[in-house]
Amino acid sequence: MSFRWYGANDQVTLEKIRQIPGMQVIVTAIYDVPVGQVWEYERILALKKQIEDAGLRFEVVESLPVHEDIKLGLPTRDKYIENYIKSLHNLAKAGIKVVCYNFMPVFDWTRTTVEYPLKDHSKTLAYFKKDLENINVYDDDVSLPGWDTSYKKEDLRHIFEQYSHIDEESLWSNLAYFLRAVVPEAEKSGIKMAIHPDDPPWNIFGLCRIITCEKNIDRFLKIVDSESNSLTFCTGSLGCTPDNDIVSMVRKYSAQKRIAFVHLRNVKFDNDGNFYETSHLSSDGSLDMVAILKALHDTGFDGYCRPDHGRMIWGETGRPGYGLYDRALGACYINGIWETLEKEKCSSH
Ligand code: CS2
Ligand code: MN
Repeated sequence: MSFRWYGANDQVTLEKIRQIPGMQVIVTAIYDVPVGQVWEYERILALKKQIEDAGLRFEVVESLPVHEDIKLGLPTRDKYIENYIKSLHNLAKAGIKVVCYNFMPVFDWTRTTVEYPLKDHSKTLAYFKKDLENINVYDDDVSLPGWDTSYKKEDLRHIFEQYSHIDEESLWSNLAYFLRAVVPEAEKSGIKMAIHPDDPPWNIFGLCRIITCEKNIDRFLKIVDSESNSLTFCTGSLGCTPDNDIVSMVRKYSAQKRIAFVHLRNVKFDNDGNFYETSHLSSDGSLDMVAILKALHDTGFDGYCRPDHGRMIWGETGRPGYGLYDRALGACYINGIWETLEKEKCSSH
């Protein structure tokens, strides 16, 4: 069981995280190194020491971001890939086992509001198709906590111009180029690369997204057939549409040993491309958490998992999706289900 921590500036401190029952591992990143630069060994070691001093372990990185030039397939990509590999080796040397990343053009997870009020007056992240259609990405001041906020309006215009030449097939081929260079190095150093699915799993603002569904994930896994080319299976990202059968996907990829990291989150979707995030409880959302965990358990999953986003509850304020309370409740709920599955298995033998 792991928990995402945003570093020394995170109001959710390591001391608090440690008090969540069953918490073992911290998931974090070096946030002040610009995308594309090497993560130096000493920096990684210092972070590891800070985490270990708090009684936790540092074994999962989220994210080691992929430079846009790699996604765009520009000639400069080789330099950035070289840097990426250097970072991977440094991380491996420091004992990191899993590196989460994504291949979404420009934007990470996208929502139309981060303060959608639920009936119980908690606040959550939500996506309403109509609202997204009304956003003009250039002119409206759009930004989200999950995004690289360093884009100024002019930069955004430029990068959209660059992406206007990138269709799905070119994005696939740029991803393949990256994987063929990076995965063998990850494999050598004992790291599992774990791609995070696109969130939401469809094109936004005319930018292609490809890690979206079973067919595409099958294709992804075949590009380099290695356990070092694995998934961060994010139930909330893939599961925000009825098109993906989350339980059967989890069962399949876990049986294939291609899930290195699981993000557990529940969402409530409708059939028109809208959704909001709920508590982890199965009855609050569209996903069956027991069935998901049972699929992992049945297939001998022994990787990392973390509660993904939580709602804002009990008056907490802070980074949307990443407060303490609701994520801690999620961790306890997940641990409760897992303990039940373990004990059931023992008693049936
Ligand atoms: C995370 C993603 O907050 C989230 O939903 O799961 O932002 C994730 O960290 C990145 O996509 C991984 O690169
Ligand atoms: Mn996720």
